[in-house]
Amino acid sequence: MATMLWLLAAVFMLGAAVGLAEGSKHGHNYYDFFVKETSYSRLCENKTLLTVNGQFPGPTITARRGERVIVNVHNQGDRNITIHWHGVDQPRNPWYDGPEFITQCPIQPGTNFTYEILLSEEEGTIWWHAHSGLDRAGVHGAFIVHPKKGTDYPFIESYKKLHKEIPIILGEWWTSDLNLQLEEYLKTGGEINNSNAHTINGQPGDLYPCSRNDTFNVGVKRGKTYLLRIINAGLDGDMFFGVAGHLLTVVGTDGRYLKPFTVQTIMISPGQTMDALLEAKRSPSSGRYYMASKTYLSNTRLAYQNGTATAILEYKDMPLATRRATPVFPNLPNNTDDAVATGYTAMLRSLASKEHPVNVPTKVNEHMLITLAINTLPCTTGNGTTAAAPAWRRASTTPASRTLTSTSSTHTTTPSKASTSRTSPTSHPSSSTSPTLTDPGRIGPQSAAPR
Ligand SMILES: [Cu+2]
Repeated sequence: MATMLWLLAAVFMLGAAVGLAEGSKHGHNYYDFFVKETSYSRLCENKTLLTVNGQFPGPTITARRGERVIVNVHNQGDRNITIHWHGVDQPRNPWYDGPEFITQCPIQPGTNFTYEILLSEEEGTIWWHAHSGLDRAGVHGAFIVHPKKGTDYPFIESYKKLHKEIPIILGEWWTSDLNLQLEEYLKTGGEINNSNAHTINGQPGDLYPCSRNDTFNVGVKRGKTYLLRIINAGLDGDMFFGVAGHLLTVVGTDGRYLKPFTVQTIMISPGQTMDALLEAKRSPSSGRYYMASKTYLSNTRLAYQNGTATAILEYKDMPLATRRATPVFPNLPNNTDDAVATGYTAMLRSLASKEHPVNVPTKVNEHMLITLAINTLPCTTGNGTTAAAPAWRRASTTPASRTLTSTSSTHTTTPSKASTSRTSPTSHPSSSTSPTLTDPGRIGPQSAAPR
C-alpha cells in the first residue's frame, strides 16, 4: 500500500513537472487577445478603433509548422466579434475557423472564446483578422509559422544567414467609423468610401498630413539579410510595394514556399502574403530609403485611395549628417500598370522541391458528384434569447431566425506526384469574382477581399 502511495505521489509530481515545463501561466503557444476600443490619432483627427490588446496592427503570433496554437479571445468591445486564421487549413477542425454565424456563433460583448488553431502544412507567413462586420480593418495581425525544429528555410543556403524577420502589414485608415458606413451602404446598396490613407504597420507615413513623426522606421545593418513578411491586410485593393535602392527576392506566399525570383516591385492582393528577402548592401553614406505602397488598379473607372504609404529603412551605421537626409524614394509603377502586375503574378511558382512537394494530382481518373448540406442552429445568448445577426448574414428565410450554418462535404483524392506546378492556393484563394453570403467583406468589384 505504501509503495502504491509513493507511486501515486511520484506520478503526481511528474505531472506537475511537465506542467511547469510547458512554460508560463498557460503553456507553449498560448495567447490572450483582448478586443477593445482604442483611441488613435491619425491624419490630424482622433477616433477610436476596435483593436486587439490596444495595438494596430495587432500582436504577431509565432509558432512552428504543425504545432497547435491556443488563442483566448476576450471581447471587451460593444459588439459581436469573431477571429479568422487566414490561410490555416484547420484539417478536421473547421469549428475554429472564425466566420460569424457560419462556423461559429459570434463572441458576444463581455464573453470570451478559446480558439484552437491546428497548423499542418503551412510554413511561412499567414495572418489573422476579425471575421465580423468590417472590424478586420483594425483587428488583424501577422501569424508567422517557422520551420519545424531541426529543419530550416529552403532558401537559407543561398543567403547564408537570415539576420531578422520584419512583418510589413499593409493596411488602410478611415477617419470616420467604418461600421456606420457599412450600415449606410447596406441600406442604399452603395459602396463604402475609399480609405483616407494607406498604412504600413499602422502608419500612413511622411506623405500624409500629421503623420511624419510616427512613420514606421526599421534599422538594418549593412551585409545582413532580412526577411520581410508582407501582408496585405487592406479591405479592398491590390497594392504595389517596393523599397528604394533594394531588390526583393520573393521566396514564399500564403504560407507556402516559391521558386525564388527577384523584383523591384511586388504586387499583393488583399488577403495575400509575400515573403521577400532584402539584402542590406547599400553604402551607409546614403543611409535612408523609403519603403512605399500604393494602389494597383485594374479597372481605371473605379475611385481609389491614390496616396502612397511610406515607411523608412535606415542603415544603423550611417553618419550623423545622413540621419537628417530625405530618404530616397522607390521607383514604383503607375497605379494602372497592368504589365507589372500581371508580370509579377506570372512569376509565382511553387517551390515543389523534395522537402516541400506539391502533391497535386495531374490526371483525373473519375468524376464525382459532391453534395453540400446546410444545417441551421440558433445562436443563443444564454438567457433564452437569440443572438443578433446583421441582416445580410441571415441564412434562413424567416427574418426572426438568427442562424448558425454549417456545411459538410466528403471527398477522396488520389495522391500523385507533380514535379512542377503553379503555386497552390491556400484555403483562401484571393481570386473569387463574386461576393457570397458568407463573404460580405468584399466591397468593390476591383478585386477579392480576404475571407
Ligand atoms: Cu481572411
